[in-house]
Parts: sequence; C-alpha cells; structure tokens
Amino acid sequence: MSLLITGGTVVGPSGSYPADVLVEGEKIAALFVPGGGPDGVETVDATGKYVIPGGIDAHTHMELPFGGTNASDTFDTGTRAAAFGGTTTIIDFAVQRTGEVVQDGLAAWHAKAEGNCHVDYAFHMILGGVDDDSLKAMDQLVTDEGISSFKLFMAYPGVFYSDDGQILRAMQKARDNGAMIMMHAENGIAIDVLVQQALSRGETDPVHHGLTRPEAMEAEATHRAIRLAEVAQDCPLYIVHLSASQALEQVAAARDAGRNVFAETCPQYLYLTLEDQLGAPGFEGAKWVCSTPLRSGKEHHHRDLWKGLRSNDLAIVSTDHCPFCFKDQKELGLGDFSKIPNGIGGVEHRVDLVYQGVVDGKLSLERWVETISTTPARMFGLYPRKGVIAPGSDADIVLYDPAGRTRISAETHHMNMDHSAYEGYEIAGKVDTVISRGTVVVAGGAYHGRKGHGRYLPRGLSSYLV
Ligand code: DUC
Ligand code: ZN
Ligand code: ZN
Repeated sequence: MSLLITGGTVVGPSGSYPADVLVEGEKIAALFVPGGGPDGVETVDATGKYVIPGGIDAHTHMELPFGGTNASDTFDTGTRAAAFGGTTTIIDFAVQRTGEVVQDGLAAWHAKAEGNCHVDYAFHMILGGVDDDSLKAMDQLVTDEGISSFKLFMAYPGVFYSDDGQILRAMQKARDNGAMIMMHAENGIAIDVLVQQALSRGETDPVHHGLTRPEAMEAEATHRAIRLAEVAQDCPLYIVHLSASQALEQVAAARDAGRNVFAETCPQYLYLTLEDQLGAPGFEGAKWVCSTPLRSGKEHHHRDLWKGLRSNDLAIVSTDHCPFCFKDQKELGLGDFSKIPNGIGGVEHRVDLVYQGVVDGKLSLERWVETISTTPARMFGLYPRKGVIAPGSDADIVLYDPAGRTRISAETHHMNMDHSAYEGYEIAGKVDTVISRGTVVVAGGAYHGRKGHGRYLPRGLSSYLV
C-alpha cells in the first residue's frame, strides 16, 4: 500500500525543508518537492505540521522485576503508550541476574516481548554478574543476537552491582568486540552507608532518597567509569540517566579530550527537582523516587543539562521508563524510603517534553529530532533503518503539530500508572499522527495499531565507534 504525506515540513538534524514523503509498504520510497508526488495515491495532509522520524527511546524497563515488584507497564501497555507519544522504537534492557546464564536472561526478555509489542523493539543487556561465562556471552550476543550494548551498575550492591575489576574486564571485552558499555554511574557502596545512616537517624521520607545519593557520588562514579574505559583502551562508554552538573563536567572533559564517551539525560532531570517533587509533603514524593535522583532546583542542573544537549555533551534524551503505581507499589516504601521501588514512567511524553525545549528557546528544532531519534539510531546501531526520513528507511514517521497543545495527566495518559510524574504539565505542541513501518497507528487522538505489530530489531555496532 502507498501513502503520500503532503504539505509538511520534514525535519532532520541537518535541516528543515518542505517536502512530500511517499511511503510504499513498510518503507519510505521517495521525497518530492511539494506537489511533485504521484497522483492516485492515498494522502495524509501534513499542512502546518513537522514531519519527523519516529521517536526512539533508547532506555526503557518494561515489566522489570525491581524493588520487590515489577515495573507496571507490560510490553503491550508500554509500547502502546509509546506510540501515542510519537515513539516508534524502544530499546529495552534484558536482564542477566547474578548467577544466571546471560542467554537465559535474554530468552526471558524475548518471551515477554514477542507478539506483545505495538512498535518495534530492541534490547540492551544488563550484566548482573561479570565472569568468564558472561564475557564469552558478550561476544555471542554481538555476533548472533543483534545486541551491541551492555549495561553495568556501579550502584545497587547485592542486586546488579559490578566492582571495578568486573567493569574493567567487561570494558576490555567491549573494546575487542565493538560493543558499547552503558554505565549506571553512582557509587553504590558509599550510598548504602549514607542510606543506613539516614535511616538510623529516623529520616524515612522519600526526600532522603535524593539526599543520600548526592551529586558527588554520581560525579565520582562517572569519573571512575571514564578512567576505567581509558585503561580499557578507550572502550566506548555511554553514561545513562545523567542528572547532575558535576557528572556532566566529567563527560564534557572526556569528550574535549577526544574520548569515546557519550551520555544521555532524561526529561525528569530537565524539568523536576528534589525540592518540588521528591520533597513533596508526606509520602507523595515517592512518585519521583528514581536513580539517579532528582537534583536540587537551587543549583544549576536544569540549565547545565539543556546546555549539554545543545553542545552534544549530552547526545540523547531517553526516559528510563520504569513505572510503578503509587498504590501498593510505591507504598512498599512507606516508613522506609530505601524500600520505594526506583523508577519514573515517561515513555509517552518524551517527544513532547523535549519539544517544549524548542518552544522555550533551549534547543533548535533540528536538535530536537537529533536527540530523540537520529542519534539514538546511530548510537545503537539502528541507522539508517531508523532515525531518518530518507528513501529506504523504515516508514516510522510522526506528524507533529506545533499549533496543538498537550496536557499531561494520569486521567488521559496510556501508561499503566495511577499517577503522572508530569501531572498538569502543558506542552505547546502535539503528536498528531504516528506511522509505524507504513501503518498509521495513531491519528486524530484515536488508536489504530495492534499488539504484535512491533518487531524485534537486531542491532549493529554504534555508528560513533572509532
Ligand atoms: N533507576 C531507576 O530509577 N529505575 C530502574 C533502574 C535504575 O537504574
Ligand atoms: Zn540505571
Ligand atoms: Zn534504567
């Protein structure tokens, strides 16, 4: 089936220009000067709209078992919500627990996702135990399974934590096979001491989650990860969910030195604060317990992170979508903040929240598309199949209406969450139409997609490797 998208402005990292886009089957077939496309084809009117490549959320945790419960979005509910928000690809994290065979963890994630996704999906692999077997498995996953990125944790001792020796070994393996090491950079050993000290003083409210994970512990771990990657002959390193100015300084210094170091941030670190959200009265702040934590609004984190996005020291905005309902899930930590499941849901709102940065003059239109789609595709080996409006690429296309408005609320969102981290936020822009591999899945606010439409995407190596 053919579809001609007419009258819109195509936006990509290198510019914006009026063009009509012809879709044939699942692919983009051609771009035409306005009015230059074929006759007799079904058309979608994009007049006044931006035509952008579908969003790629490179950091989600559907159904993650964590903190004594499971993330509340399944691959079904979470990818449907993603589609509503203009995200047509997610990269979720398959998990190898300590003592588990890596390939078994991966098989479990395929079983959760297969046949249940509304948009295309790929996997990174969390290594919960670095040993001879998992190092060998890294090669097999890169070569045979289309998984070219591995997440390690400097936090969460006893759960996902790797020590420096394990990290170095995994980095050396990645240097050899071309994979990317993704790092949760917080000093978990020191943080656990601070947590115990706070609890013994009777400090049990959610805000203490943030206060016991200070900026210095993120900056220190970021620095350590960068130096370990240096010892591993400049293994490619990607810092996930960067939240703090001092951690960004570490990344910027490494990049200025020409190092293979990249980083992402998330909307929660661009908009929300320790005082206003995490420090909300009573137990309310539990809604915003995530790690890395929200940072103080009295410092300059938001300003610095937006600047980092402009300068490319921050390459990508992902969500770290890891939703838990307030009732029964966040409530597990009533009376003890350390038992609140860590995570914020936002897969539905990333495209809008970063677009608000364009409206506010913090980001160019082109950089918006680059940080939410093109760079994630390049960073994680999906380009040019994804992340660009060009002949031969998958027809994952969003028509974005700059004259529309989006009001975020738990009453209207599609994520399986009983609250919203962004309740009441108004965005000056709106996802209008979403096309996934040539199929219109969202139009006029209505859903036309289906569970099972989304396919697994084996990935290649990062385009940014040197
Ligand atoms: N941080 C979170 O907030 N949730 C899931 C895992 C993580 O690192
Ligand atoms: Zn993490
Ligand atoms: Zn995460």
